[in-house]
Amino acid sequence: MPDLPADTSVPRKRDLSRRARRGGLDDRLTGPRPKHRKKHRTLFLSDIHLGTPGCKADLLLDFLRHNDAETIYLVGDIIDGWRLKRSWYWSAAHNAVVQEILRKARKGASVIYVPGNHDEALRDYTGLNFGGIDVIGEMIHETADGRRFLVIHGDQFDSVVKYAKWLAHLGDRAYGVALAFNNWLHEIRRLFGLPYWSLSSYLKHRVKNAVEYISSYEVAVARSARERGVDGVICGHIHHAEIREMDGVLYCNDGDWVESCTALTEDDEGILSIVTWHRFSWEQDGGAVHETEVDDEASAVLNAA
Ligand SMILES: [Mn+2]
Repeated sequence: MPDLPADTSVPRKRDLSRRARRGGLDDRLTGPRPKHRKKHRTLFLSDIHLGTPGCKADLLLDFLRHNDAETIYLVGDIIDGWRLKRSWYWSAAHNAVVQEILRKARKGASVIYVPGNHDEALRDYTGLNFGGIDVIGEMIHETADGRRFLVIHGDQFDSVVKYAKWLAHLGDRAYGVALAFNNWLHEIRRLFGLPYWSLSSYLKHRVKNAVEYISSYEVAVARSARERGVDGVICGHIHHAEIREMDGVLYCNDGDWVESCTALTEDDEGILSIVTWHRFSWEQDGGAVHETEVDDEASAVLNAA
């Protein structure tokens, strides 16, 4: 008589369909938000690259659910229009990130979108407001302690992007392949219990004199800030978070959500810092606070998505 494991397959199927309804999102990212969220004066995010498989949308969603700000700057390359033109990649997590940002705008945060080179189509819409989000070409942000910072994506200083767009597109494609390989490598390493290691990050620091490129980029940005007479500059673009004093100008780069998963924050005293979110809140040291508030708006949106 054949041995049929009839019963075991039923609950598994049910689990799968439940997960499918959430679009593969973890339960802990769809429920009510944590009650104790960190409140910043300002939050700077860039290079999220929504619409690409490399985007760490679920980590960003976890970060956004734990962090609030009076003002949020989206410093370019938020939605990757270059990639969307070639192939469509959009998951429930990507949707949830957009909903979470729109929600923050609805709840009173001032959200300013400074377009980058991957979302340059938005540059035609500067001065307009979409769902509570202002699209602005560049901004001067004044910190709590009165310093003035130029907020700009930063591709304006990238001679490759400026003078040979096709070359930049080619680089973008190779970068995409490296990131895909990176995700695969991460899975293999995990099987062997090895920690996260970014191949693309490794390559970027070794290939094509990238280190030299990064520093000359930083010099160009800082020089331009000095010429504009501001105290500093806040940008993204090169996926390399940093705060560095350069000849009397403070160069700040908020990093990205493809490799480094970083944001730049400003507190009530005007102090700027880089926050990294490499692990989900429930994996972080000390354990995340999971006190919750009654707010099912986002999970309703997710279920409808
Ligand atoms: Mn860019």
